[in-house]
Formats: sequence, structure tokens, C-alpha cells
Amino acid sequence: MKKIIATALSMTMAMSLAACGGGAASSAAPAASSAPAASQASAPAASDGVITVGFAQVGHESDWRTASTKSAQDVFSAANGYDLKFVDCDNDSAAQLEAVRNFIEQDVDYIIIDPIVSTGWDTVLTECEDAGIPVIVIDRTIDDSDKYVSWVGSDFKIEGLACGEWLKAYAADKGMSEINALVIEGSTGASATIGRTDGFKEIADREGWNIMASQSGDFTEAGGQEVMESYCQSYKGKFNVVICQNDNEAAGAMTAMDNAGITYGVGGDVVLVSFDANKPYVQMVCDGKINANFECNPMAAPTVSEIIQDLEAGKTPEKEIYVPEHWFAAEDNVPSIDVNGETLEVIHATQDVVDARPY
Ligand code: GYE
Repeated sequence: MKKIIATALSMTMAMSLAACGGGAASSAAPAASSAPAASQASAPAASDGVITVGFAQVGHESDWRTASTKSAQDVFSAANGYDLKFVDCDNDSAAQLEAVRNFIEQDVDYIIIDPIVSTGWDTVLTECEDAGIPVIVIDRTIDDSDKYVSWVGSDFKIEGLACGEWLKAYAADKGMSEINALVIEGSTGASATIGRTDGFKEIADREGWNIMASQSGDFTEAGGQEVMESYCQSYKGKFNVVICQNDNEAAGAMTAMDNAGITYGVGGDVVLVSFDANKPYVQMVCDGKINANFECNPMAAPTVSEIIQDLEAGKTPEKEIYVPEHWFAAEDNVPSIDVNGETLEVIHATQDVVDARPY
């Protein structure tokens, strides 16, 4: 259905959005955009009241990605009045451009893109614009074009800065006299990688820390393990911090350090830090295997649905909407950190905290 929404459909969607959004909102403030109010009328659902949405997803490389995909499939369901055309682009930028062009061919109502890389987008976004199909970007950013309606996601640089500020406070409390850090980056060219790398490096440079190496593990467990194996060979006994830019890389790094006889986490040889904070990995923080974990919230889809409803109602959504996120630590020695002039809480990851995690 192009640009027509039945009253009953918006009512059904507002109700189901409240249910879908509940999980994320239980641990976090809701995102900025406002949900359409449920209509008081009780008209029956229109049989053609379907909004077709094409979603060009990055791939299936991580637990975070699985949560993001599930969120989209839950929200853009037939029961909620959507026809979701989902394409897993398997981390292939050319395949992602092709997926978007196929959505144009199919004349979908809306296109959602989670851009694998942040550049190379202007031509295909111009094609979307020419076809009159609004584009909504989620998670990673597009940095060389503004031909999209809205972006919903995280501030990756803030995540990297938070990681650095936490490490500074943690090291001071533990009396660590020097920081010799190894970084396992995410996929090259992804804005998530760029922001986390830049943020951490900014603090490292300011504090005079030694970043011994910084290589991509491609956001996968296998990649994290491979990079950490080579780090163990080259730097065993010389490093005391490992920064993994996502949870799956941290899992791989743990395997490599186990095999190399290097201990990590609370009381270990190495301080281990991760990003994403998927529930199984917040459990590992609670269990003391990961020292700190910086959340990246994958639940953009409910907000995207609100944006689509706003567009259907003729409203102009916000251009940028940040999802709320939190920081978790295994110990309670750093209760808060100052990031960019703002004081942010560091949550001590108790079992109750883990049990309350929505994903
Ligand atoms: O951190 C990682 C995923 O783009 C923020 O991509 C996302 C990242 C996330 O594969 O786990």
C-alpha cells in the first residue's frame, strides 16, 4: 500500500509498538521520536493496508546483528501491517547496493539501510529519491550523503570515549602504572569501528597510553580469535589491556588467551573490555570474565516504525535519533565517568542487572 493507512491499522500498530518497545524501555529511556496516538475509532482493518518495507541488513556476523534482525522482523511483521523484504547482505557492500536497487525495482514503500560502510552512498540514494522512496538509515551512519529521511542509532565515538574514561578511572583505582593496550577493531570502513577507534584513541593519546596494535577482527568470533592468537604470539607478557570492539570478538579473544595461558577479567593478567553488551556478555561481566562492556542498542526498529507512521501522517521526523545505551562493569570501583562534559553512570553488573537485559 502506498501512502494510505487504515485507521484500524494505525491502532493495531500503536498497540503492538507499545508491546515491542517495552523491552528496550524497561532498561532505558525511550528514544526521542513520538509514537502516533492510537485512534479512538474502531474500523475493521483494511485488507490492502500493508506497508512494504525493504531492509538491507549488514549480515549475520554477531549476536548484536541477530538482535537487530529479530527486532526488525518482530516490528515489521504481517500482524503489524507490514510486508518486510529482508536482505542479509553478508557484509558485502556491492551486494548491499544491489539490494537497495532491487527494492527500487520492486517499488517498495520505504527502504531501511544499515550501511556496511559509511561511504559510497550518494548515487544510490539519489536513485531512491528519484523513485520517491523514503530511506531510513539505522545503526551505522552514511557520511557522504544526506539523501535520507532519518537515521536511528548510536554515538560510536561516545562509546569509545566512555571506554577510555572508564579505563583511566579503573587503572587509577587499581594502581596500574602503565597501559599497554591491544585493540581488536570491527569491520574496516564501518562507522561503528571508526567511532569506537577514534574515541578510545583520543583518551589514549591524552593519557599517553601505549596502543601496541589495532587490527580488524571483522566483528566476528573467528576474527577476534585469529587476531588475538597473533597478538599472543607477538606480545605475550607485554600487554595488560585488550579492547574488543564487539562481544563476539571478545569471545574469540578469550579462547585465544585461554589457549595461550593468559588470564583476563577480574583478578587476571589482562583487563578485557567489550562493546555491545548483549545479554550473554553482560553475564560474562557479572561473572568477572569481561571487566567492562559498553552497550550498543540494537532495537532501532520500533523507532523506525514510528518514523514511518509519522511520514504516513505527513509529519517530518527528526533527522537524527539516538538510541539510549548504558555501560556495565564487573566491579563497583568506578561508579561513574565524565564523558564530553557529561557524567554517566557505570552500572555494576549484578545478576539482577543481567536478568533484566532485554536482549
Ligand atoms: O557492534 C557489531 C555488529 O554496527 C553497531 O556491528 C554495529 C556493530 C556491532 O556486527 O556487533
